[in-house]
Amino acid sequence: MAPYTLTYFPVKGRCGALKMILADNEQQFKENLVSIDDWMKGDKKGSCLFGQLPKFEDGDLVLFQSNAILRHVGRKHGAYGKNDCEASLIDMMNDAVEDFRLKYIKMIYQEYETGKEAYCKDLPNHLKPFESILSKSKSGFLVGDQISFADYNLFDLLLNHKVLYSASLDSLPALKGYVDKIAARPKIKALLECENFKKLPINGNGKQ
Ligand code: 6SG
Repeated sequence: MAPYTLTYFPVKGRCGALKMILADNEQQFKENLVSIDDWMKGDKKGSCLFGQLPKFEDGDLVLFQSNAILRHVGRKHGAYGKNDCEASLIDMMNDAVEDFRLKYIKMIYQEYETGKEAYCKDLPNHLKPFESILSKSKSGFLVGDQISFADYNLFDLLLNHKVLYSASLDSLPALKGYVDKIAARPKIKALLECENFKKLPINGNGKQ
């Protein structure tokens, strides 16, 4: 029996990175897809701690909040650094990825038509700190010498940006190399090529 259960909408959304870290660690999970119609009925929302999905179950442990879920899986599968200092740096990186994700989500859900062009133009400024960190990284990862949950999170968001604007990484060689390197990890490559994953829209409103 799969140890984990993930309940979410049929989109990549806030679960792309989670699916990547699970795949890379060969972890099976049961997936409960909740359609928008079903969600709109309201009773599922009422059963969620903060009224939102994703929900992740690991045995009796029930977690909400996508970043808490990523941390839990990272902690269990060796993707949370090798000591407390690395873990704190990984937390810092993931918080920066979350800030970036919130900007992306705001543009996608609230100002796609009016704000996409300015957003794409400003993208190198958003991405500059990550480019600088990665250009100095010996391992090619955000922190330390191994991949962490923050890397899967940033990678997932950068893939979304390549769809948004194909030239988004053209002026950022370290980030471009980073994306290519993570995409070439065999289990990540297999996930990205898997029909079930590919067919999921990135966002819930059909914009990408
Ligand atoms: C949406 O925002 O798809 N969860 C979403 N929306 C439904 O009633 N901080 C936490 C976390 O990191 C944020 C959770 C996140 O886990 S994900 C949620 O539960 C709600 O609030 C992105 C996504 N959005 C679009 C969408 C289509 C169907 C359900 C969600 C639009 C919103 C509600 C119905 C139609 Fe919808």
